Amino acid sequence: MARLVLLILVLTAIGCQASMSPVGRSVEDAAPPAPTQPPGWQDQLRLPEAVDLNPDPHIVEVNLEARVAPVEIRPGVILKLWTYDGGIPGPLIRVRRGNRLVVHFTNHLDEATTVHWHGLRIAAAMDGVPEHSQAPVKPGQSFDYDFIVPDAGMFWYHPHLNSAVQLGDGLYGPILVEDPKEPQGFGDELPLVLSDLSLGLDGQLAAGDQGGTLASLFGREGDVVLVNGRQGPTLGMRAGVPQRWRILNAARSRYFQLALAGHEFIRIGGDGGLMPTPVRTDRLLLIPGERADVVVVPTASAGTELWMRWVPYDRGYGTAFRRKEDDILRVKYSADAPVLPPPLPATGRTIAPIDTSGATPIDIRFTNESTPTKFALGVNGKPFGGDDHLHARVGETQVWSVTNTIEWSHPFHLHGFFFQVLDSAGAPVQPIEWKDTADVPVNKTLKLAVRYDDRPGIWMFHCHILDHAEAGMMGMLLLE
Ligand SMILES: [Cu+2]
Repeated sequence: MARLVLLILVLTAIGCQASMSPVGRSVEDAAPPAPTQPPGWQDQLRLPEAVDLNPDPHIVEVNLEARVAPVEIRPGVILKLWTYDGGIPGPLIRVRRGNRLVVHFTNHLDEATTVHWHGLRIAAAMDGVPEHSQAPVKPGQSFDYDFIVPDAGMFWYHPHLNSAVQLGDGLYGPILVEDPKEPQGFGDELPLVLSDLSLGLDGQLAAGDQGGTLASLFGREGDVVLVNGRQGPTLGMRAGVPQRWRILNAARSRYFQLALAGHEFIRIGGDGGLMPTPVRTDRLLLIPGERADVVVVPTASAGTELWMRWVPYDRGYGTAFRRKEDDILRVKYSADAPVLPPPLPATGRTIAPIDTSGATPIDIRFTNESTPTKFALGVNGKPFGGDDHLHARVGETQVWSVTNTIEWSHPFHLHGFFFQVLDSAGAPVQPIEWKDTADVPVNKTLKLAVRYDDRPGIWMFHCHILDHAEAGMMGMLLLE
């Protein structure tokens, strides 16, 4: 009997301890809480998230509206912009890899539009290319996008019709695809959408054709640089506590070269998710359409204030001439004592090189097709618009050589498929990563390998300087 009483006492004591501490240890034994970011660290950068209307944990179902709306880009400065759901960028759509995403899209603009899901490997019918994927969504009309999201990473959505103007005036938004099986612990996550706006003398949006054909040839860069839709917002940091920035360049033409004095960017991933090993740099370049998954370890002392800067990047004739660096994001360290940063976890990703033996070579050139009376750019000597297309078969592997014959760099984007960039000897650039957007510098050739899975249809490829795309630097691939 005494033994039974003792057993009950012991069990009761264990039960009490378990209820006091979730790990069943006393308070004295518990590890101190992990250091966190300062309170409100991302308040000025927080993006609204699309509301999931579907209770099924495997389906994310959201509404999305394109409409003109007033947006405050810095305190007291309100602009009438083209928006998704009334803000720029549009709402962050957060899904898990393998989820079904349903987007009920409605167009409240005065002109037709579509939504392209940049980087997502989905069916051609959902890719948002007018006339090929779907009919343009006219003013007042709706269209339902419905697909399975196959890959983890940062992706984005934007129009594919009159895109230089529609995107340049504010229509873009991020999609963050999470995979619970990926390693965690890189740092506190912060999506950063970089963009710019061109304003006229009245301080409101400039006309889309401002500057004429010369501006189209250069690619229009807005005079106001935005981070998450705001001019010069402030980000809080605590010395030693890493942050994981999921960055997207959503600008119509601007290359973003970023620098944060005294800090390095540890790039752990890009367009198509994590890379096998990180790449460390103190100048991070994102071409239009491109994404970077970056860890920043705050290494300055408590109380430091500094700016992340846009640094001019020479992307061709005159594009860096007499341009100054621009402060785009204020970084403010809290007064908290520095902590020792945790070690950087391994990404756990392996990416096999695409087997290019027997691959079909595809040679394309980006060309200038202007005549004395008409400005036009093209692919292989023809501006977009004919019924020419490249061909591929399901299961085929191709090696593309994309040659730039004109005086400006071009961010090459292929819809619907990831590719691997190759070096001049034909080997994949290390560390291997999955890309959907890659630069073709002046007078250079971009080589890439792509393998087509079973998603037949018409797929676009084009320059992601959207002034160039709209001037004819687009092409089509027919996959059968
Ligand atoms: Cu271009």
